Amino acid sequence: MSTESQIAVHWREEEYIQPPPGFIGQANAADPALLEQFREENFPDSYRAYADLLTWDTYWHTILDTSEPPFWKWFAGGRLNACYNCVDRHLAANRNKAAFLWVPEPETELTRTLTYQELYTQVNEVAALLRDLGLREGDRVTLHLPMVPELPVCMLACARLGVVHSQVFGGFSGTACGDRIADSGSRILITMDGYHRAGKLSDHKAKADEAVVTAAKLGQQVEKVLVWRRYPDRYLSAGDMVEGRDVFVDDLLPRHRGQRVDPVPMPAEAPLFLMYSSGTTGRPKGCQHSTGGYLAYVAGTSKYYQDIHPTDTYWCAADIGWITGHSYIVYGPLALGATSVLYEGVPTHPDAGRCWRIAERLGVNIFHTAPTTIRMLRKLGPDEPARYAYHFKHMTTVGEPIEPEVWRWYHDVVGKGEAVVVDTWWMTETGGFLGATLPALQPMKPGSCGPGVLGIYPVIYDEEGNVVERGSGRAGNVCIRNPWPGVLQTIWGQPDRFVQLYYGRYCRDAKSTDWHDWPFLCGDGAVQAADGYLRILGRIDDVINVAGHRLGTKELESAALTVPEVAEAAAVPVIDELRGRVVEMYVALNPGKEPSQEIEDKVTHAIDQQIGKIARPHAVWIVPDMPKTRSGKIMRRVIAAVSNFADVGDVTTLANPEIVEKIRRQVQSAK
Ligand code: 6R9
Repeated sequence: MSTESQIAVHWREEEYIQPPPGFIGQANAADPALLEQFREENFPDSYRAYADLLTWDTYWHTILDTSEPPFWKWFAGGRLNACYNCVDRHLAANRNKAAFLWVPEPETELTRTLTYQELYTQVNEVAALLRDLGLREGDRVTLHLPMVPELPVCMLACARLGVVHSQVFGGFSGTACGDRIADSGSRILITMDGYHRAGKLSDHKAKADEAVVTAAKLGQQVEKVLVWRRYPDRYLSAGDMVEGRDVFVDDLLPRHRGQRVDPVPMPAEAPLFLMYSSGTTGRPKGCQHSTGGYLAYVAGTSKYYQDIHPTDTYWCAADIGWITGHSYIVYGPLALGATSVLYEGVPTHPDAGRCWRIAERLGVNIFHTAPTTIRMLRKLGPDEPARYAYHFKHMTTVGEPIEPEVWRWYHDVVGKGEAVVVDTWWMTETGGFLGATLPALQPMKPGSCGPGVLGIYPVIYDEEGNVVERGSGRAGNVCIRNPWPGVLQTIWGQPDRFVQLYYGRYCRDAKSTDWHDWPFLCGDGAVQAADGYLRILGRIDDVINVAGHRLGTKELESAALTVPEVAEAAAVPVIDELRGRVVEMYVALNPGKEPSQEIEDKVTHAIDQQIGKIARPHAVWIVPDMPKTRSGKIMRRVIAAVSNFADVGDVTTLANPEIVEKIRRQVQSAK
């Protein structure tokens, strides 16, 4: 087991909690026949129900093509356009309905409504602009945008043209953005001059300049930087526009006023977007998601698991820069023609009432957030929700395990006992939910996400590939036995790594075209109860989950190693009451270098620069040496145990066991 799952908090199985009767009556999934329809013997035909939520230009002929394992092709032969499905097809009946309600920061700014008609107009104009820049089907475009309506507008404009978008989380540094531009081979970057977060105006365009330099070093020329201008009257570094390269979108758009671009009917298996995620090695993985399978999967799971009806006001308080935002702010809700709330800022600024004020004002009735936010709001304003007159029917959590006592506050205080809570477990690679409860049909169990969702058949294997029986109480590696429409198609440009990472471990026969031989490795440790409910323990790879964000230990360590004094670095997870985990960096210095505050600061700065402030370590420890195996591998597990005041286990087989005690004295006395 990895350090993450080893230090996972363990709690006992909880009692079931039933949904409120008022919820059951109105639920999209209220008929148990749905569970029957998705029984394993009906797989893969059961997924026809999800495909039929979409409008196809050419209907597919083969539901699942397994001829080139594990590069599964869903809805083969079908053609569709994702933008058409999310925008155009809603115009006839719902032209004037809000597609997005945008709540900017500061709070004094008015909420902006973007109707389906307005969204249609804007998406077409931006698509016309991108087309005139020469972008065609299959080209990649990197977006580095904050939480503004321009972000989904750009995504949908790309989708309209069959262009693959790659949105890099706005909080990532210019360097991190540049790495992803180079990896995806984007020649166009779309960014914004600046944005507000927690009361501070950030000069975002400056990051684009760094990104272009980084990409060029890696061999990728960025030809155009398109800059959305939000603060035309303020001097940000957007003032330093590079002649011939940088253009303000608002200077170009007037040429495209009123233009329309036909949505390009794309093959179901054409890539829709890339979403970069952290993995075991330093190089980020561009998870490639398909057009037909992905869109069908997020539409289906949004309908049945988030219970989105056309009349709901739905708010997923994640950032579109992560997979949660792609699937459950943009594509899922829009495919269903819902109203989706976008908000800018953080939930705790200016105070712990921000979310509840937004919910009250906009009439939000479905709310989706992460345990780290719930923990923070519980600490800062435990009685705050009661002061606001909002009513949720449904609440979701995502991103990390939620402790039962935090779950209860969410259910009782935030949900006021009126809402169901759906704990959704999944990852960037899986496109949509893997484990969760169908809210009207399956009871909740705090701390467990639930069984596999419709059409997902999980299994837990031990290291040798034996099945760990349900109810045995033993943990193992959770896998999905079958393909599903939302699963990533490949890692962009690294097909071998894709096969090896997700299927290499438990594939029974590399020549087999029978999907039964290809279990998908999710990357988490888990325990499965007798009722099939999964309790997720954490990552089994070298990934640290900080406040729901995946940070690769290798990326953190590579950044620390750019500091000239640093010889070795280890990033370890440390349990944190609010954020679940935080990162502590351990570094050993080159011979002749003395520990100093300056070196610690340099390490922090290097991580800020190369990844972004979200990855900033909680502490930097300069230690005399790293505990190592005899073959020279740094034992992160041992360091993590020391940092967490946990049992380090047997260290006598290490090459340098005495260092463990030294580190313990240094670190534990300072904490
Ligand atoms: C969607 C998303 C994936 C990792 C995943 C797991 C953790 C996500 C969870 C959860 C327990 C949940 N995770 N949801 N753990 N309960 N409901 O978060 O994607 O950023 O790729 O992270 O997050 O460890 O492997 P991503």
